[in-house]
Amino acid sequence: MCSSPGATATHCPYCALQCAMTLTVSGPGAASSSASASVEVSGRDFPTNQSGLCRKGWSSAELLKHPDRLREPLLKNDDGEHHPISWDRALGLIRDRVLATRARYGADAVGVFGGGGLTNEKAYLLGKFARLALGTSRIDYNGRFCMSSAAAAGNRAFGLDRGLPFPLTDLGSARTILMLGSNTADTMPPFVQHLQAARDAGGLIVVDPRRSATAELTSEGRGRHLQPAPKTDLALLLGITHVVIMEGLIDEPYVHRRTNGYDDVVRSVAPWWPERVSSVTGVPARLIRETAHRLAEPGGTYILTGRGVEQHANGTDTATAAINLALLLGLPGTPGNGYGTLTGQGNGQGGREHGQKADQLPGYRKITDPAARKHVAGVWGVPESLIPGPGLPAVELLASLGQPGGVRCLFVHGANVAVSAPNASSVLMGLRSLDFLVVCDFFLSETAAEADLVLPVLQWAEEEGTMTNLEGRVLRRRAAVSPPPGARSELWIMARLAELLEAPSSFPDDPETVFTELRAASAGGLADYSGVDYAMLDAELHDAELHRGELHGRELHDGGAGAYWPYPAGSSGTPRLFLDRFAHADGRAVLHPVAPSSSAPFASAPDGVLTLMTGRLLEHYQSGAQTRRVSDLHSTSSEQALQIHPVTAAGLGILDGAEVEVSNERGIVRAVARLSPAVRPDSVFLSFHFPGTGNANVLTSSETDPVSGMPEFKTTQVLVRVHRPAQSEVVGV
Ligand SMILES: Nc1nc2c(c(=O)[nH]1)N[C@H]1C(S)=C(S)[C@@H](COP(=O)(O)OP(=O)(O)OC[C@H]3O[C@@H](n4cnc5c(=O)[nH]c(N)nc54)[C@H](O)[C@@H]3O)O[C@H]1N2
Ligand SMILES: Nc1nc2c(c(=O)[nH]1)N[C@H]1C(S)=C(S)[C@@H](COP(=O)(O)OP(=O)(O)OC[C@H]3O[C@@H](n4cnc5c(=O)[nH]c(N)nc54)[C@H](O)[C@@H]3O)O[C@H]1N2
Ligand code: SF4
Ligand SMILES: [Mo]
Repeated sequence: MCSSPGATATHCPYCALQCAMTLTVSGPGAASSSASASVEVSGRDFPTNQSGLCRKGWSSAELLKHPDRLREPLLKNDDGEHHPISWDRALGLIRDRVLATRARYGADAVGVFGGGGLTNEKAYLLGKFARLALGTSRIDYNGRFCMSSAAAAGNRAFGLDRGLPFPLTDLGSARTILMLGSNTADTMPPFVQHLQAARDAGGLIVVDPRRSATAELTSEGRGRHLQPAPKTDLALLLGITHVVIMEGLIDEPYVHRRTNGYDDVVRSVAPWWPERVSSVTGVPARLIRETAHRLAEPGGTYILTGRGVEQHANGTDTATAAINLALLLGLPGTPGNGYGTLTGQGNGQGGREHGQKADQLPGYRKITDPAARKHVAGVWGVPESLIPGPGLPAVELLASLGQPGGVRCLFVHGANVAVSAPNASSVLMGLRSLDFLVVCDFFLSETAAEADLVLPVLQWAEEEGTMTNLEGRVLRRRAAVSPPPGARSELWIMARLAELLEAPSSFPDDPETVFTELRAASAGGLADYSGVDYAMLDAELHDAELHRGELHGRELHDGGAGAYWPYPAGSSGTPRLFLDRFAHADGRAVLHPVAPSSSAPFASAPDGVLTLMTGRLLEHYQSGAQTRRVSDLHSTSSEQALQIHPVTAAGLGILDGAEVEVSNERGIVRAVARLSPAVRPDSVFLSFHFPGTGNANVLTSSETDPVSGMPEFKTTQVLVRVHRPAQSEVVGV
């Protein structure tokens, strides 16, 4: 499989780009991949990353040998400290607590919170474990915080949700790319090479209230940066769509042949003429018109969205407006053009397909659909009545912790909600009010620190499995090193617990066997994996390694190879979706009219109140549980920093480097002020990579999108004041 002994072809542990890498084990103990061996990371040629990796990928192996690594189950005693216990005791204790909770409060008092970083096998088995071994409907996952608005919009419009419905390399032929609320230059650096053709054609258009690293890519005639007020993207999109309709730029034959709902959308955008949109968003009317015309030019146009437009209480509608625009221009399913959303977590795509969502069964099936329930019950060998109904979406699930009628015993797999969930102080209170909290992790994350019982699990390079990247392409994750003796795979943990709880179905702990079952469970569903198997995925890796020269510019490089779902048995997968039909019964896409709830100019906030936007930095990943432990990344960015415009800062008496307090009715965050003209004077920016007093989510609210359950992560209103002046200021006084 690998080009040299001790080298393993696999993919990065972090984001959904899933860059291909080779792990080379050397030094003493290399033969047995033991703890004394050292692991080197190198970029591997693959269509998505073309050998490139970002800083996080390059430094990822440091975590394998990290001194903080959990090596045995830890039980919290009455003294509040964690103490090591045996696996037998840990599993026995869980069994007792689950049975006691179920007996006293009913099965729905046991809850599960999963993650979009879990392999397909773990995500699938976790859904089955919750429904059959625990008997609960209360399962959801952190993908609700990530992809739910884009997914809801995609399902509504296309009848199917696959982040990119085309291979990423297709972007290489684009003349125009509109990127809304996505900062890939920081969040997926190797992705930027796919923007080059559009940049060369002067057609990269980035919509972001900040001059992000991605917005910078538009400078020197490479495109345009539109800098609307935060959370006004919906109005902006309606304005662009208005011009497209009124100035005859739509693709009429396409709209006629491939969509429903045109008249309603025409009516809904009529009141959004460019000058009015300009007063709401701050984007000049001229640029709105110019953007509409550029998008309609021939030569290849793509529209892409990211969390900046999706993580709002109106995120589904904003993503829908972007899709409406794309449909009117005839982009989705037209070769050389397209619409897509950039999935975030490593397995953010596969993790949302196989059953860890509250409302879903494997294969992207609806848990309320009788035919879906019958199929999955058949694969699981249980009566349909044993599969519970829909549970609660993540924010509601977390709000129910410790409440009457809520969850009292919670399992967490692959999420650090104490840092990453909105309204984090109330989540922390919820975690603390549980009767029993079990957290599976390989580090003592802030959530694990709250747990009654922590179970040490395997890291990416220690386990086999599959991940589905942002293109819907199934990839092999492969083990390169042995895990520490005390850690266990999550499949093993679920299988042993299922046995102890006398679950009414089998729970294999071998990844390939689990995948075989997943294939059967997904067969016939929207996300059908039945034709994909390990041998095929391994052979592809093998071919890519052996015949790199031959493959160059052909299969792998045109993005055509690889297991893109839907991949029914006997087919060869689906790199490009929607070429002939959309997934609704009549084969047409739905144009769904949407409108902002307010048309007030955004800048009309009360005096002194600023809009806090949150997002990511290049160096850190998510809650930071992993990357804050990597020395190089931590030394570059070791504390929470507030990006604030120099004019705003001057008005508040804040100098660069001062310690500031950012506050609202939910709490206070401490940060170091970093003066930057990249943010608008009406807004400030924090990352959510830091815990404790630097945790931005202390300020975010539990308000959610009514369709998707996505929290309003991207904006909240805050006040900013100096806590401690900058060093130079103190000296100067
Ligand atoms: N370095 C790094 N990379 C990552 C991750 C990470 O944590 N760190 N996480 C991965 C995951 S899970 C995800 S989901 C992706 C996310 O990837 P992105 O979506 O690229 O990341 P964000 O930083 O959350 O948001 C993108 C941009 O949205 C802008 N924004 C904020 N509010 C608004 C608004 O109202 N309108 C518009 N138009 N823009 C707005 C922000 O200024 C920001 O530049 O990244 C993945 N890659
Ligand atoms: N304010 C604000 N908040 C946000 C966002 C934002 O933009 N702004 N973005 C949201 C988004 S898009 C996302 S995706 C979430 C992500 O937020 P989190 O759910 O906190 O994501 P991570 O930090 O990746 O947490 C994963 C945890 O699981 C562990 N882990 C990793 N792999 C595995 C595994 O295979 N098994 C187990 N058991 N553990 C594992 C890691 O060590 C870590 O502790 O945050 C959301 N929160
Ligand atoms: S871009 Fe994402 S997948 Fe690629 S190396 Fe960086 S974190 Fe890993
Ligand atoms: Mo995400």
